[in-house]
Amino acid sequence: MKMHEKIAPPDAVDFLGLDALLSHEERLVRETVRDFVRQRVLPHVADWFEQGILPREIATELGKLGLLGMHLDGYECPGASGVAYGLACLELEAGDSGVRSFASVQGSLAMFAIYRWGSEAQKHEWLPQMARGQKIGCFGLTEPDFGSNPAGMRAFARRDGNDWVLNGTKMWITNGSIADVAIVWANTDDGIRGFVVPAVTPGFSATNIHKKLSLRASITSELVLQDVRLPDDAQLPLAKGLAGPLACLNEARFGIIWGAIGAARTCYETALEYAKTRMQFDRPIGGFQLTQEKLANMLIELGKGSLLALHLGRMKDEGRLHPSHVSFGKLNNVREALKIAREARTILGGNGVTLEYPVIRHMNNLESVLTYEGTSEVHTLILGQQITGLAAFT
Ligand code: TGC
Ligand code: FAD
Repeated sequence: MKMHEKIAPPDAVDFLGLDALLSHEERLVRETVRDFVRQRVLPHVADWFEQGILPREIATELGKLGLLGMHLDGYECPGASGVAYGLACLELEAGDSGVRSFASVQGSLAMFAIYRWGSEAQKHEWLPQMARGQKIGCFGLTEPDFGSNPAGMRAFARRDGNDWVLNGTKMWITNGSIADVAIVWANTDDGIRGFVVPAVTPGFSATNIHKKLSLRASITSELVLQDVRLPDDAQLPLAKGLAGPLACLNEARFGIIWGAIGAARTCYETALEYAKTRMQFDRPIGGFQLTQEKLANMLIELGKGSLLALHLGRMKDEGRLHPSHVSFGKLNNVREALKIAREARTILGGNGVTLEYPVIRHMNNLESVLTYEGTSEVHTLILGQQITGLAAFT
């Protein structure tokens, strides 16, 4: 570049010009999902949040776009790259964390469990229908008394002849009451195993958890399994021990690294726009130094988090992503997204506490995202263990 040539000023949102690091196909995925969110989610999501619902049709609509199990290969799944899957999560969560959650649980937890640990018969039976969104899945790991420490789970599957008989309670299960199939993790005489449980099986029931103030555009349920009798082939044959469910969590946590950036981007964009137009003391509030400091800090964390997501995405596609890298990304990006959301809310003043603007909805949602898929404390301890070699969980 010659000295006299003018460098284009950076964009106020994609300040670091990260778009240039994406391939044509990746940008196409991003634009497709962004359009879907603009047309199908944004006009309604405040009402869904207020009513505590997520319309069932969203499942088939996401399926038509190839967003359910999108980074899985075969069985009608598109086999997209990790970066493309991440970009889709980012755009879905720019709409609402509940919509991204739906896709995460369906594709990265329920479908991935079958894809990674299931038999060919289980894959053929469930994956194509789930990819189309015609069948909905949920993932039951957490119990009322075992959240961060799933190793202690009490759900138990005992042998009875060739059958399994499953008893236990699972708590906080996304999609629970709308699921056609639940992936349930339970102890056995041989350690923790996974089971594919059709929701119509006698003894299986799901009750919704009400009065949530976060992730309201998402169904969260308690599952009760009372003498649920399953055939021998309901077990996921390849999953042995806690590594079974934890491998699925890596996939969903990876999506959250990106999704959190989507929620943060919406909050930043909303606050920036508001700051440029809201007048106080006869000038836009964006002209005050204190507001500019908030916006500049938001911009910096948004850029750093986006770079991190992309870097980890490329590492995933090169097969170099370790689970502790995922913890690094989930911990940082959700924590910073939540700070951005809280800061954005202050810029909106009184308007910041209503559903007329998306900020407090994202802020409240991110409280759940900070907790599920491993709390911020759990990810801190995973990083601590990785760098010191010393486990500090107990
Ligand atoms: P630990 O002894 O460390 O490990 C047991 C076995 O698992 C292996 N392992 C992993 N494998 C794959 N990926 C990982 N990330 C793994 N981490 C560990 C490990 O190598 C070992 O294998 P093996 O073959 O030797 O048996 O297990 P621990 O009991 O000490 O637990 C470690 C800890 C605390 C990190 C783990 O329990 C944990 O991550 N706890 C957090 C629980 C959690 O994240 N729950 C999420 C529930 S699902 C959810 O929240 C969905 S939200 C849905 C939405 O998006 O809407
Ligand atoms: P606890 O484990 O009781 O933790 C409480 C506090 O103690 C946290 O701050 C935690 O970090 C801290 N703590 C715990 N252990 C330690 C330690 N060793 N050192 C320091 N601090 C510690 N689960 C599923 O299986 N499937 C789902 O689909 C699902 N969806 C969810 C949807 C929503 C909206 C929510 C809120 C949760 C969902 N979960 C799901 C459950 C989620 O994974 C758990 O809530 C999470 O793992 C934390 O468990 P807990 O709530 O029991 O908290």
